[in-house]
Amino acid sequence: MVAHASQYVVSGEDSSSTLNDQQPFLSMAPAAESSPSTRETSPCHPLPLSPLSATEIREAARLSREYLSDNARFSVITLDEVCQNRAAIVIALLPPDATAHKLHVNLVTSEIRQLPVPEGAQPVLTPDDCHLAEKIVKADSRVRELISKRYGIDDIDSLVCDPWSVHVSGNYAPLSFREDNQAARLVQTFLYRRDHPVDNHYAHPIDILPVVDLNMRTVVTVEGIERAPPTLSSTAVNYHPDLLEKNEYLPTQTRTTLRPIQVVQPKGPSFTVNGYNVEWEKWSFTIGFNYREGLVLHNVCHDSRSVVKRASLVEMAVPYADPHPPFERKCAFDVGDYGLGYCANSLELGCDCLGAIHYFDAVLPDSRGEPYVIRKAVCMHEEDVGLLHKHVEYRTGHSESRRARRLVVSFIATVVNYEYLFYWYLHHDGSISHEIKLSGELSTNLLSEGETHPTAGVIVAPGVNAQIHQHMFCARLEMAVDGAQNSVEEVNLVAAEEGSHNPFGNIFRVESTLLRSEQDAQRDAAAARTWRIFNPHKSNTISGKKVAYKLVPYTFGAFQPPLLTTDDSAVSKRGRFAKKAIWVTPYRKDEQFPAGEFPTQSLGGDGLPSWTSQNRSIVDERIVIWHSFGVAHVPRTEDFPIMPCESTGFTLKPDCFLMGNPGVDIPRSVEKSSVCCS
Ligand SMILES: [Cu+2]
Repeated sequence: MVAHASQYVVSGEDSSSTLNDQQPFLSMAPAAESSPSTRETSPCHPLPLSPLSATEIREAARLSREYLSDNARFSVITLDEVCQNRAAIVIALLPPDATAHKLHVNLVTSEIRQLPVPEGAQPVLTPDDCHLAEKIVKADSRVRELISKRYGIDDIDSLVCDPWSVHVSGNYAPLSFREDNQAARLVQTFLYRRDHPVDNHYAHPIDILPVVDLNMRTVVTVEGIERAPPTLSSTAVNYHPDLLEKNEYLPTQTRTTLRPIQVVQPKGPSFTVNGYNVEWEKWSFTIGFNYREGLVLHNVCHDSRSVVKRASLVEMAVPYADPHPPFERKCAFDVGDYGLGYCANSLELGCDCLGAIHYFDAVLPDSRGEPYVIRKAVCMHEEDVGLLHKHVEYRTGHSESRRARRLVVSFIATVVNYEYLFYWYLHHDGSISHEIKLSGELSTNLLSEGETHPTAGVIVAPGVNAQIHQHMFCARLEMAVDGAQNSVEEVNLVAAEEGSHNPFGNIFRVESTLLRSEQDAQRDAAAARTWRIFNPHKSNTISGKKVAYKLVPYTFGAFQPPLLTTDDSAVSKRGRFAKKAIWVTPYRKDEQFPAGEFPTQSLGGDGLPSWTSQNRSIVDERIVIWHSFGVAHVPRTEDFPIMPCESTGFTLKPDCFLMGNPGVDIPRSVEKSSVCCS
């Protein structure tokens, strides 16, 4: 019998700090369905973190309505992961009143606790809110009159209104729109003309901008009406197969040169699924899903040793670089503003995902508190990713090569115009990667008054401007490398200077710096710089180094700058997290969102800037890594009428966590259906 890997890979130096003794760590999971003894036997034991069921959502809504009002408009009904019982966090509005209410609803005891909410807080814009904003604009007589008079658009169905959050600046203080001095719940809607039900309306932007108050259900202002109406583009630029024939300069029919590629797994996939618990090769983990982060990975373990306690994508900052009004406030915090889970797609077998697929459905609440199901929201499958390793003994010609496979767990969010494709990969080499692919539609506009050529964008189709922007992401990684207590060191590769200590000029070395406190740990990315998250109590018996996973930024896509807006800009005030590539904090259960729980219309400063001002110790603690990364997007004509995927992302690589290449036990295989076609 092969010894369990963890029995011989590491030496525990301080058994008192092993995971089993870390009650706060284990208390992350509700205990209702798990006895203390089973919960404490292994950090990799599946814990009951299942998302709320339809029944639980309905019950949470019923109890909340009883407590608040029958008119409650729900923004959030989600699992409270840290409660010992099954419980929901509920956030609701009672329009036209502007105050948000946050409740803790214990689903076992039916007890309700009111939780504090910052004054003026605006909860996430739900799918129902987005549809409502469009409905309000289309029903508004002033908007109808304006688009008829200015552009001759009389068919309201040909008007498309993209709902964008408003991040307060200048005279857009939400208090200025209501006579009773309550805050307006603002949505600004970028307008387009659609010439056919499946027309690419981003080829036909309209310049006026209605702004809606969702609570009062009114259009509070329409901007841009003082400008003489510009000519709207009428060029058809389509990607929908039904409308290719209308294209004026792009292909008018589908190509016929592609022959099929099939992904066949005759014996089925190599993973096993038990509820939300997954095992694949040496990995085990639990899948979670919520309205805001979408997919969450819990308790990610390799060979029964913990690596990450919880991993998810927790915020985005998307600034647009155009100073012409009203675009100076064009930006979005897509996670906090819209909720990636709310934006999740229902995926299509054989199209979005190839091979032997296991899908997980997502259950979310609508604004009435009624549950609905997004079928096939999370896709899980294996992919061949080329060679894991290869060597030829050149003296004999003997070759050993192994195919690498990865387990892909993914979901796709459509946030108004954009698609974000989120992929977590577990690899045969012990790595965990997160790749984000960006696709969908550029948010286009007309040139501003006085512009004869784009000063902050690129013309991507006749008369269609696409502004330069950034997509800055933040991943939250509750690390648990071989136990709960971890530390972080920054690792740089440094060339030695010339001199007597470097007589041959060939010295370059690794420099490691322990990050001791939250202020120490706000670091930029740099060439060859990594961050090593290590367990200070466990050493690799081969190398003598502390067992670790290192965070390697930009293993997908090109190296990118941090958030480029100035510190006092509307985006930076809320999106400070994106100014640094990493932040490290000691774990606190209520520190979840780096731009705060309510970024929409906030004043900024919440989240990471506020927490880290305490400058707490992060040495030998249960820690959270906040990794910011992204894409600076200078649009190209090739990004239109639909963007080919652009990638960004990072990798957590084992660094002396294992005794050697974990793939040496992968058997040789020859894939028999491959053919020579030469
Ligand atoms: Cu972009």
